[in-house]
Amino acid sequence: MLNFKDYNPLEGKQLQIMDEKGNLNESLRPAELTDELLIDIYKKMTLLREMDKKAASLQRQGRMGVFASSYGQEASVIASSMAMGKEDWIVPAYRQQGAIIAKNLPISNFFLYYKGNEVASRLPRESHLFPVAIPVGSQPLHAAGLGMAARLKGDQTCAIAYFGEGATSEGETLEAFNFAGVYKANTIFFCENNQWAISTPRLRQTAAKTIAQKGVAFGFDGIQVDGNDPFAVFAATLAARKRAAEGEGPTLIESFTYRLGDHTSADSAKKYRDPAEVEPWHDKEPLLRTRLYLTQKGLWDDQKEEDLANEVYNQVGIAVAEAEKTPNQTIDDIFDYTFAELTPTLQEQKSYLKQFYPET
Ligand SMILES: Cc1ncc(C[n+]2csc(CCOP(=O)(O)OP(=O)(O)O)c2C)c(N)n1
Repeated sequence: MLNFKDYNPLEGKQLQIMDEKGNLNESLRPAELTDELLIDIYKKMTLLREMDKKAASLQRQGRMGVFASSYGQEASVIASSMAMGKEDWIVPAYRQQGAIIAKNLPISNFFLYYKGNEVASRLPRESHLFPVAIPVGSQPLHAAGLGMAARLKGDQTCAIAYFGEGATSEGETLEAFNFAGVYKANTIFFCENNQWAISTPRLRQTAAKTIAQKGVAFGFDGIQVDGNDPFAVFAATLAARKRAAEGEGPTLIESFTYRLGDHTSADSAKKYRDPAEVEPWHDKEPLLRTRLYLTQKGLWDDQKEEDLANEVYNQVGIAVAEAEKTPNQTIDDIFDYTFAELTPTLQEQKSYLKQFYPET
């Protein structure tokens, strides 16, 4: 099992198990990540990329709203959430549609949500997946609370929060780190450091040398991993999960990756980001290197790739059709789930809206 002490973020150490060419350091490979599981992770990452591709096209056609793509960051969300147990809680931000795949929930939820249909936020309770949360910095608090509850109950389950490096400049994130550290919460803080918070580059985000070292400041381990290496992401998450479940407290994982696309479909990164900076990251992206590894091992070939491409294309097509035929939420749905009793202002707003949509 991975020893976090070997990767002190203050010394700028980073965990990498598979390099850009698909070469593996077998001595660091977690036994749990078999080739079979890696193929599953590869398939899920490919599905995620197809979902993002389709969503971009739907948004341009006016069939979906603004959304955030995971392009280039697929290993971060898929390999980490696949290292979590079935009962564990996942608290995604707005870029982690991959968690829906990892939790085996209908991917139509992703399209539904960004079509503006709140029905997509009503996930099955037993899935232990939180709905999308757009407020930057809110996810770590939820996962700290869930992890503290698990610890108090003596549960072996834990919670993982996803957020970007920009979110680590929010007070809420640091408050979550503090509580989780003091109460030894069963929590994993998973930061997808994709180098940009909209137009704010990493160097302007914090003077800290690494994001991972922020864990050290709060009294728990932080580790920086190559976020485009599914082996490293999986190994760190698995080790952090084991520690949390054994009552040893939280871990901060900094998944060092790169946002290959725009911040969202409403953004144009070309306005603030030099394309020359982006270019080399295309050679480091996670699908490419996983395919190289699998091909070198004789586990993958062009035919399998073509079959997979057809499979995910069809799967996404079916999910979009499903989302487009799902009835919209009612006016009641918009108001009824936050307060036990509506406040007078909200009551007034609800009645006002109902005049225009009496049938809902
Ligand atoms: C509290 C809050 N402030 C501002 C925003 C607007 N906003 C949306 S995403 C974003 C940048 C977040 O960057 P980062 O945390 O690095 O995550 P990334 O989007 O790169 O995954 C901002 C400022 C928001 N959603 N919530």
